[in-house]
Amino acid sequence: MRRGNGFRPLVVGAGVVLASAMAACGNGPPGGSSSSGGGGCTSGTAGVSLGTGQVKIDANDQLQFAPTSQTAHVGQVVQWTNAGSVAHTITFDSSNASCLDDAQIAPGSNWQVKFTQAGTYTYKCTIHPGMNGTLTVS
Ligand SMILES: [Cu+2]
Repeated sequence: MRRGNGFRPLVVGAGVVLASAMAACGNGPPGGSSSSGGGGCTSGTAGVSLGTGQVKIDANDQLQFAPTSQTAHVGQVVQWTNAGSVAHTITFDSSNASCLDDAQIAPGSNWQVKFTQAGTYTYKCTIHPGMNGTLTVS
């Protein structure tokens, strides 16, 4: 019988988020160091303290990224802010941007990405189907 270990409803995840919201502040960056030499994620760097956000995108309680389409230049700090009250993810569709993902942007928190490669980056929130965004970097 399944007892819930490998089958975790979203509701459980949300509870964990609330419980660990404070600890999660420094928790997001994907460590990176273990993937030196491989990975193929060459499109930028990500974290919570890259600098002043120069291009802003909100994630809101309407389950939208606002603006849905945004533009930035290579080298600018793109900052996502969770302006709402539920957690979101920033999950890039392209594998060469997967290291820039944020698995959990908590309410009130920011996530920053500095792109080193121009391109059109589509991304989504994996928690909320249909919550998509596009960032064009030139
Ligand atoms: Cu979301």
